[in-house]
Amino acid sequence: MCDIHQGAHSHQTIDPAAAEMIEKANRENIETVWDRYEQQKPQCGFGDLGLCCRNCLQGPCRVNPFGEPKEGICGADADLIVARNLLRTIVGGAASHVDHTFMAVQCLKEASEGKAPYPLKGTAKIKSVAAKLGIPTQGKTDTVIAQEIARAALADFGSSTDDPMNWLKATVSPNLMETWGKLGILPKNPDREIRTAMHQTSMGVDGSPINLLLSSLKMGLVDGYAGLQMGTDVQDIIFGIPEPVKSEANLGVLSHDKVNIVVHGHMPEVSEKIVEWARKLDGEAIKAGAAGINIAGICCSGNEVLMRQGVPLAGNYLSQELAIITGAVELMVVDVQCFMPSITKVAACYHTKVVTTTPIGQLPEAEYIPFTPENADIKAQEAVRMAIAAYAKRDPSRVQIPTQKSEVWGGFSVESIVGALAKVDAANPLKPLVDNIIAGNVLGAVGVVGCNNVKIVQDQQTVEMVKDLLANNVLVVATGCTAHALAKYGFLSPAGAKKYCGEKLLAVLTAVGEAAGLGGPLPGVLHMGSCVDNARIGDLLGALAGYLGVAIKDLPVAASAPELQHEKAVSIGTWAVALGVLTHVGLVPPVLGSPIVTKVLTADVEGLTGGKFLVETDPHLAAEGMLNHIRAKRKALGI
Ligand code: NFS
Ligand code: SF4
Repeated sequence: MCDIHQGAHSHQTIDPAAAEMIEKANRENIETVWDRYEQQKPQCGFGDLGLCCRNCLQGPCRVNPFGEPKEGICGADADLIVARNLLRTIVGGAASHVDHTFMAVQCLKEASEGKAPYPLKGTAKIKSVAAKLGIPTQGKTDTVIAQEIARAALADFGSSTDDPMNWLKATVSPNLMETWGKLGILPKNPDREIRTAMHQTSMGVDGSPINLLLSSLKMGLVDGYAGLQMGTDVQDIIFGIPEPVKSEANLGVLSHDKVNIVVHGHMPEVSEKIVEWARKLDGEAIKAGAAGINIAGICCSGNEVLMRQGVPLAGNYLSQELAIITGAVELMVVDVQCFMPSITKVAACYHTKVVTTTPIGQLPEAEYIPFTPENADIKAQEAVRMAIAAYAKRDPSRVQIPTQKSEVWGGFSVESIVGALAKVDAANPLKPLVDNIIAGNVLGAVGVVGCNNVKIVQDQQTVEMVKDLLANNVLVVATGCTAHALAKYGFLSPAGAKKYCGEKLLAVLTAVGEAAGLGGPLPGVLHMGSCVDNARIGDLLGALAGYLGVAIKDLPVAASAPELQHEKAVSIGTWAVALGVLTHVGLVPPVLGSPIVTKVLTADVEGLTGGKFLVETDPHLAAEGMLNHIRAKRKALGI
């Protein structure tokens, strides 16, 4: 592996730290994601259009958009094949989030029963979640209420009725229940919906592209409420509701003289424990000759521990190999999702240890330390001690840590945003924000979310698009790897607000920031967390719509995944469209092979939910499209 090398390629990233590490990889003959992308070219045109089917063993079948054959062996045409493939993609995304959430719920159950070493830190969230679920709290301890919340969550997974999921019913407004009810897309037991969708898309079942698209919307809701919402609620109960916290972002956060541990993946049950024990075992690292232990995060694990622990961000999805290529990482701990199978191969070129922690997330060359909620303390110590032992094997002659790092503020939960606004108007916290939206000082808001994708110059679309939005006084909230991207260029800091925001938006951010005691503006881009935390954006939209007495689809807002990569980004985007939000994607998803699917997703669905997809690969045109949408929504509201 260390000697396969395809040479340097330009146009990979706008991040100088990443570029420096790509150069180092080339010098050291280490293959990266960009090299493997080159080897895959040209990628299959049928697949790109969504026109290949492997759903039965008579295939693979491919249909030709420009001629023959027009059907697969069973008679499935382009529209059907594309619609089936899309639903399976969304099932993949929803299943990832729902499984993540299920593990968090198990952790809550065991923690609340005193069987797992996680003190429940989100006491306010226990109250608010119990209230929305209708769980009586009077005379009960937090622990008892938390047990009941865990049972309520598990009841959604155990339900065998045709009633919609309780967690969804407890979260959304009556108008959404009505819209989704009429469309017949209210999800029942999420596991059952996932099973049914796999069945529906198998050979010889559903032949209706429209019916499959409705199931896609339903699967978006499965993700939205059994993945994102339940996950965020439960994680806040266990680990605490995030509060604004200052840290740093980019590869420059790695340390020359400390043991570097990188947490990567998604599950705070794992990353929080690694952080806790890294802090507790700092003395052992010092005894081993290091200056202590430094923790940094990649992908959504990074977002989770930034928000609650102030741990710095090392980099987003495309930077995961590059962190190891610094030669300074002793240990990378992964759990589930978004870690490339290549990381153990890159690690083998250095002294870096990779630890896997879950039964479903194994890498053959890694050390497997099976984490469970009960044994988390013991396993976290084992992993941290492995990092300390590896420090002695670091080869200083191969260490090169880029100097780049930027100030970042994380932890803008809805609760903390409302808390900051309450400093302006304690009785009516949403009023200052809404008044400024009505006055046009805040033109609207856009949630910029999602991944990096090797097909797109790393961070470029995100940064260019967000510059245009902020300059036009649009408030931006960010999650996932997009939040990392924006963090690296200073967008998530007060200085970034001054640099990038239009005058009117800056004035609002300054007023709120100063009232909240930050001594300056809030960042122009508010970091709302990991991808599961997109539920926070849904909560904020719900609160704003409720305050104004309108539906979410009427708000001057949009969503964007400029550099989407994972199936999860597609399922989150579908949830946003179901909510009634215009949702931009910066890369053409594999649906163009079907005229029907393309038209429904980018036009007709608006008549059903109020939302639709906007496909635009140019960041400036994407910003313009969202700005036009925001202006039209303002006009319709008469503001
Ligand atoms: Ni979201 Fe998080 Fe990143 Fe994309 Fe992957 S880490 S769940 S999927 S790549 S943003
Ligand atoms: Fe071909 Fe139909 Fe089988 Fe798909 S389900 S592989 S189109 S025969």
